[in-house]
Amino acid sequence: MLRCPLQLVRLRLPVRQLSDLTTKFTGLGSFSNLNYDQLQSSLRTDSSQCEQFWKLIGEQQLNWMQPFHTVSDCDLKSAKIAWYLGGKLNASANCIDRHLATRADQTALIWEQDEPGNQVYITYKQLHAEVCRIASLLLQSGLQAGDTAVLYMPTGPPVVYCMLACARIGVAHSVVFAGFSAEALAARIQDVGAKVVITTDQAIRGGKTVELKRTVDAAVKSCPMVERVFVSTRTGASVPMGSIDVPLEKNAAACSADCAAEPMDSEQPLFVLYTSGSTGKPKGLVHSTAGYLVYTSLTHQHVFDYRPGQDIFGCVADVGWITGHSYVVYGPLANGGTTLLFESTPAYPDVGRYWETAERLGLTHIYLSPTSLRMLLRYSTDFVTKYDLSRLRVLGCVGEPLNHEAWEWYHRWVGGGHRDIADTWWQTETGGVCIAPRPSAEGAPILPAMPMRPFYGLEPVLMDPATGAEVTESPAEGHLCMRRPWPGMARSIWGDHKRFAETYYSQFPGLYFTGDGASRDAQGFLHITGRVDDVINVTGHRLGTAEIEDALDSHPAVSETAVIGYPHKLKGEAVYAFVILKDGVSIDRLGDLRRELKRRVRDRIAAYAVPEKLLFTDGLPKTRSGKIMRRILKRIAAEDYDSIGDISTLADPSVVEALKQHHDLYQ
Ligand code: 6R9
Repeated sequence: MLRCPLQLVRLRLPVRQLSDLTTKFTGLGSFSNLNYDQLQSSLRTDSSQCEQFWKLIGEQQLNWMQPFHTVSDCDLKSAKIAWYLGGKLNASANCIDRHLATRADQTALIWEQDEPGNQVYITYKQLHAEVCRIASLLLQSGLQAGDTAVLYMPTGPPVVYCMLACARIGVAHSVVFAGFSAEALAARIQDVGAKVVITTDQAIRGGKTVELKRTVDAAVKSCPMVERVFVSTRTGASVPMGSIDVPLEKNAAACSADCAAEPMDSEQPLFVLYTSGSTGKPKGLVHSTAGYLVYTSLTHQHVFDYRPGQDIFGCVADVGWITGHSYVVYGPLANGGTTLLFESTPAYPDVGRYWETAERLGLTHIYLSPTSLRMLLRYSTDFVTKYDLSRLRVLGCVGEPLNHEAWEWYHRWVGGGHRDIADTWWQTETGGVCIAPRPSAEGAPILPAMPMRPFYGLEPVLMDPATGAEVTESPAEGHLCMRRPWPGMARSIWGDHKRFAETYYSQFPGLYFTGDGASRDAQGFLHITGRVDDVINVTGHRLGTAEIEDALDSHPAVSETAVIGYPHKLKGEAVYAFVILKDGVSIDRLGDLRRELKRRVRDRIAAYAVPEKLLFTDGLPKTRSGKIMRRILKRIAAEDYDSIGDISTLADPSVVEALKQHHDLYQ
């Protein structure tokens, strides 16, 4: 396998593209014609410049129904974040209506169905009509501005229609990934207080059908606040319809295709999206209307060098994750782009699916996960080279650290050795990309396997967790924080601002703490080392170890559990559960118990959360005050025994030896 040391890879870009990189801001007052380095240094050194920059960007990126009077009102010490105050706008109008004069017949969405060759093209004009009909239907059903609706749907046009229909009438949507279990769905419906749930009869993915409506039926049994369930048709299978269930398309067809977009305050929540944290309860991150849209559209344009009217953006993420929200839906549509809705998997019907799709649809951009690359690179490169990928210009990646091997494979086989690789670092909380190789100055190098450069106006800092002080030298490592606020950052945790402040703004006062570790090389470029909290990243999906422990602990035979992540060749990280059983549980039942516990995690959370390894043990490494030393469990799981370190402070050091032996046996 081709390996490349950490060296400068100078990319030869076409001359036109190079000049574009430096002239993006023409017409932006004093920022016109500044290159990346000049702009960043002016924004970093001068707060008023920063304010002026985001003012001009805010005015330029969006259509306002009422102009804003204050650019920002933020105080990170008290977790107060507000942008574009006084302004009124509508996100749906910004993603659809404002393009109608010039792009009515341009394709807005390309729905790449599970079976290859069944793509469906939807123009901006059609998108407008569909969104208006559904918005009218939602209004008729009694939803109004300020309400919330949960969407439990597969990636496809209907979920986009419903998101934008909610935005049109000021309802905050909360899309729940359609792989979550009924219990996980119910917890989110209850937390967000949704009166309406929108779902699909069945989903189809990788040739298999998934029962979404039945899962919703099971979930809403424990959600008395739900008054209405709209059911979209994907397969047309007959699914049970109860008294609160309403077929979506049939009823929307009878509604008006003209529905006014409501003027909303800049800070009105556009959506709530749940993600895992280090405690058991998932957090509903709240994103604003104006700041989020300004930031996703700007990053979509500059990080990926996106040109509306010419380019087809192929983000293959599921709409149920933040990547789908920001770079399948809001960023591309706010920019008047053409965006892909990918229903399938990278391996269906074979591992050439992404590249076959890219050729057939003429994608100019592909944006995917390191996990999928690690899976694909195990197969013959013929699956890539037999397709004509000459239209692809920018190759993006997000979700986990992109290792060297995957970077090289992507760059060489998909990128022909010369296309830009955008390894983008960001989070559900950040709204959009924060660190990525582009935008950058003319001829700027892209280094393998690191996101490298902060986006305009962002100021990453590395903090020493031991002293709480900033690490200023380079090269260095530390906890990754952000000093300056930016418009796209999350505003709160739904219903729990205190938890928001504690989670992100208390550890390093005055800074946003990302939960990730990072290193900075001698040139100042950033590399992300992974989570430093109790969050693990399995196939690019975040999981809280406490969430999985809660599910396991709920089993009557279980006394205590400790869950950690360990390095996994394909998944990035996989789940390892250490389980202590209650006294008297028969040893003969271990096989059954293993199955029952895995099932429990699947039922309570989702299939991807199921432990890859599950070790029954008599003891866990604990301090004398009873705190589980996860650091030690991690080393045992990774078989990194040499760096276990001092165990003399443990209440019972012999536990470590026993675990090592069990782990060896287990292999
Ligand atoms: C967009 C998204 C966020 C966590 C984040 C980090 C990891 C994302 C990465 C990356 C290294 C990258 N992560 N991109 N790590 N390099 N380019 O993935 O959001 O699901 O909230 O996950 O993913 O650990 O903290 P989310």
